[in-house]
Amino acid sequence: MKLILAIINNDDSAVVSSALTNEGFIVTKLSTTGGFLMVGNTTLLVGSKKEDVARAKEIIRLNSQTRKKVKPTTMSYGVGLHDSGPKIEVKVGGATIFVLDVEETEKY
Ligand code: 2BA
Repeated sequence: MKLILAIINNDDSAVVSSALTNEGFIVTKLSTTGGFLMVGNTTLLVGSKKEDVARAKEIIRLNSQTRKKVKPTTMSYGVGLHDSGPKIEVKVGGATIFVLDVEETEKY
């Protein structure tokens, strides 16, 4: 048994989780926040048989898009609503996936 932990852009999360559940995967969605951009993203927990991990990863990959986001640098914090401070552009991946070994799983 494996646990797939997939951090997904919020804009893709509904499509990704529907695609996974349509293929029979059981999915838990967590509302999370990226530590760098400090904006919301979605973390999906998917418990899966080892042999199904590749299929789950493929479904996630096909339904996630890379996007460019602009992050204000620390120099522009604290200037109220002004949008004129220095900014940097970062490429936010469609999905970041971790696959963990699961020692035990039980359902009651
Ligand atoms: P954030 O932490 O908000 O990061 C958003 C994007 O900003 C990242 O995209 C990356 O392009 C850039 N970035 C992040 N940390 C950076 C840093 N210290 N210096 C320069 N640029 C940085 P992704 O790599 O595609 O990550 C998207 C989201 O996935 C992240 O949101 C974070 O929530 C999660 N994530 C990615 N890698 C992770 C990891 N190794 N451990 C835990 N969470 C991770």
